Amino acid sequence: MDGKNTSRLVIVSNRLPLKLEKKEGKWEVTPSSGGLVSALNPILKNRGGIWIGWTGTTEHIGTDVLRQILGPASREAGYRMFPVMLSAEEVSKYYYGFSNEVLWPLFHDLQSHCNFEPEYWNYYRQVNEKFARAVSRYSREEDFIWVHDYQLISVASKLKKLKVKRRSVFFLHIPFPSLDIFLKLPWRTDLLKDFLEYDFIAFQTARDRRNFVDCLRAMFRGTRTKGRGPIVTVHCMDRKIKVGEMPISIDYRSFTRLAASEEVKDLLKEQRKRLHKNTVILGVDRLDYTKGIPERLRAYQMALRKYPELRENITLVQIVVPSREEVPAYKALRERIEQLVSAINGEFTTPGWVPVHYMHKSVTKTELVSLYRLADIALVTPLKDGMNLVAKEYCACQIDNKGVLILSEFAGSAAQMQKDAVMVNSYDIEGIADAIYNAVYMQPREKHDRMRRLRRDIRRRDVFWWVDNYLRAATGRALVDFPESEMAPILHAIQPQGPRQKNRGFGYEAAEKDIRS
Ligand code: GDG
Repeated sequence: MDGKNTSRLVIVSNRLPLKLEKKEGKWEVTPSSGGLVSALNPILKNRGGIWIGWTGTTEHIGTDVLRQILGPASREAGYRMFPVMLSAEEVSKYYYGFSNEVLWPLFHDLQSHCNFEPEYWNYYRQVNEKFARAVSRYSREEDFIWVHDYQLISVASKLKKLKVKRRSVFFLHIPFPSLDIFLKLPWRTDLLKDFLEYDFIAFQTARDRRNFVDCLRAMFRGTRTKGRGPIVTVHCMDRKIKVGEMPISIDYRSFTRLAASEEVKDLLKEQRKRLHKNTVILGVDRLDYTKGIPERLRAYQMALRKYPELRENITLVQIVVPSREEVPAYKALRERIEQLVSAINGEFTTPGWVPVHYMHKSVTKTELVSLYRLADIALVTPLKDGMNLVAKEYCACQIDNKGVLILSEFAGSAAQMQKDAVMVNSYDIEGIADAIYNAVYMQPREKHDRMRRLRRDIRRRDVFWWVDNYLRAATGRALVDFPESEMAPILHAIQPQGPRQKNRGFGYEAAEKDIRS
């Protein structure tokens, strides 16, 4: 690094990595869960940088209040956060509408869930332009802009429209569908052109990348690709961009450390006592129809019917984290899940044994890690998933190498984990039931060998590996070439209640102007 390099890492995502909620007239901040946040928090903490995103609320928040909220949150996070404010209508049509009723189901091969409402597309473009304006305001020309996920595909093309020069790259966290499915999108040509405005685009798996390139080839005559391996160069129309395959991962060491902590050990003892000596099967998912929760519950029910010896000996702990409850399909899904849980418990419960322990809430990270350690089997059976971090986190927490991972062929993580996980077709109810039975009776030696190999691979290819590879491919620079956290000295200087806690020099002046305008 030449020492003069001041280009910073600027993350742009739909949400800031926090949740704002008004409780009894006061704003409360909670760090948000979710794949992207879990992946990027450790990176920005170590390297500093900026995160631009929506605050998660449509209520107007005054400048002072916003400063009071984001200042401490930024200090605690170890990097700066700049807000994008959205109106209720924008959220309804850009986020719940185009992002979650069009792109999300279509890209997960579930076209029947799509609502191709024309005005959603206009709102999507408008809001993407709003994000582009925020990028223009809070970043400098030499900064490196890393845009995340399906809600913000059009940001680079909007930057171009606004004549704002930035190096911008994109990562798609969800799958990219095959040509036949993508062609159903009424705005397919414009959306593909928007993708092409980035300098580098990466997908989770080779299959997603291949699907994307197939779509370019089919829709734009003369598209050519050059190169082999995880990164190829695509010539399309007048653009030359790099396209990569980069499976996201987790902060492996932070999970193993927490799994081995005294705190988790105590919790584990407590949980073990309550569940007696049963084999514990764990499911952890956001409430989402792509996660295959009803199919999994039906498979569990079938396992109990088909293999009576499992009764009173196994327990399913299913956590469903509330999500997108405003979208009608998600409300219906919750009802379906709860009916199934109640049917299974009604059919099989005996005094002292409940077959499904169902939680519709999120748990703390410590509780989650303790459940990962507790679980003898993890059931990760999405109908389709970009990657699925739960599969990797579960393995990381199996510090005794005892657990078995049952994994869907349709999770992006299958590409990496299929050799040592027990693979299932998540639509095959009977197949999953048999996999549960086989996992319960798998020999300890086999479990140990499989889990050891899974963990070794995740340790080698953790989230730092992912970011480093991504940045090298996108910019030719490694993670260490980005400036050390500019906030580190400030963080060290902050005294718990001291006068330095007041927000100074974090660039909020710019944020304030934006909110006023
Ligand atoms: C998208 C893509 C891709 C879950 N429950 C709790 C909790 N979590 C955390 C997990 C994990 C994350 O949420 C879920 O990540 P996934 O990868 O499984 O799924 P999505 O949220 O759909 O993420 C996905 C990901 O982006 C990354 O690219 O893998 O395919 O859909 O980290 O630990 N965390 C806490 N309490 C809970 O109750 N604390």
